[in-house]
Amino acid sequence: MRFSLSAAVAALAAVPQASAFNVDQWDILAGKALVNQIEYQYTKPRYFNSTCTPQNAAIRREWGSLSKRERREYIDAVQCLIDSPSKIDPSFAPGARTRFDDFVAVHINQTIFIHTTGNFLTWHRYFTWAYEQALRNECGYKGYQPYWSWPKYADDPLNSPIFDGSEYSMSGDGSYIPHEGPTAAPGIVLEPGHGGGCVTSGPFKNFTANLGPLAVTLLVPGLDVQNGTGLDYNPRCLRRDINVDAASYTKIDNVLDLFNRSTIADFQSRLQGDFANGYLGVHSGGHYTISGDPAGDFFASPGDPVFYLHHSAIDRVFWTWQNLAPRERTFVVEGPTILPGLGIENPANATLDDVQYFDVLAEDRTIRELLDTTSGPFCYIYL
Ligand SMILES: [Cu+2]
Repeated sequence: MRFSLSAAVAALAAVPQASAFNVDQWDILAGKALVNQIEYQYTKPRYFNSTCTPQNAAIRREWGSLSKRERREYIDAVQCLIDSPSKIDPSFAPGARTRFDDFVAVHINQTIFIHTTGNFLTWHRYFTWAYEQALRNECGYKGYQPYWSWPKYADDPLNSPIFDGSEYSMSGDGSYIPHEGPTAAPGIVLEPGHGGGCVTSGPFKNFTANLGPLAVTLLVPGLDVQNGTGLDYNPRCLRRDINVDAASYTKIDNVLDLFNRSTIADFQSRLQGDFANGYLGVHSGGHYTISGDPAGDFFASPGDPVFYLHHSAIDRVFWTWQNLAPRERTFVVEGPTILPGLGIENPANATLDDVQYFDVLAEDRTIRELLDTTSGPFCYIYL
């Protein structure tokens, strides 16, 4: 079947909640991206056997467009991962107690090879997908990974359906402890928020972070960096410091600005910030909207359950950017294989054939296999 506009319109109309919900310019461009992705499937390179098409793919939706019941099903599945035992080798990550911790451990261990690198977007895409698979296959979740569309809440994140502290949210702010603001990136110090203490509301108020921290940015007494690998057992409460200053870097203009960047190098570097010029970018902007511990920790940030809503949104930015010009932007990679600035001379550049390692989370895959959300291991789209 050739591409038909009616099929595309039908796909878009299949999610009435999203179209009725506070539609912004990004949503409109995502709709265009989906139409392009449907068209591109007929001419794209056939690297893999896959029966997936954008028309039969799973649909990832925005948190605020989910019904209360759907939010509760997601929250319950996350709680199930937290209540399930770790599968990781204890000699590798002695502090991992839960299946949720396994994800944190793999991220901590690979941090310097997966940030500001050529694999940043594909690695985190697969990581978020593996988490979604664990929710579905190990915890009976029937839905898909929701995302946090930051621009919809950037003016007042605390009053968003993600952070309002209700039983249908991802829990609210930490209790108030006076403190200085975090250094969110070299040279970028944010205004402090009104939290800093333990989270006291919502489904994750009794959550225990077990791994890290390795790079503390929350400046409150008693929160100390763990020595060594960060993979030892260090149980502590979940702290947040919801930060409006950070959220200002995730407004709609900051997102839209990314879509005109024609090369993957330009796109991914703007998304990850231009610190030398005082620009935090949407990636760090989202992380520091949460702030606290472990959310404000470069290594241990997946230890806050809201990480996966944030990184699904990062993936939606990537997916939108790719599918606005899928012929030119799907099978592309650029950038080093290790975080710059660590004194390693001339690191190798990432290539499409580089293998990505996921230990007990998912099968190892090449970057090429992780670039199209409707082939390789994937079969999902965004609305
Ligand atoms: Cu990361």
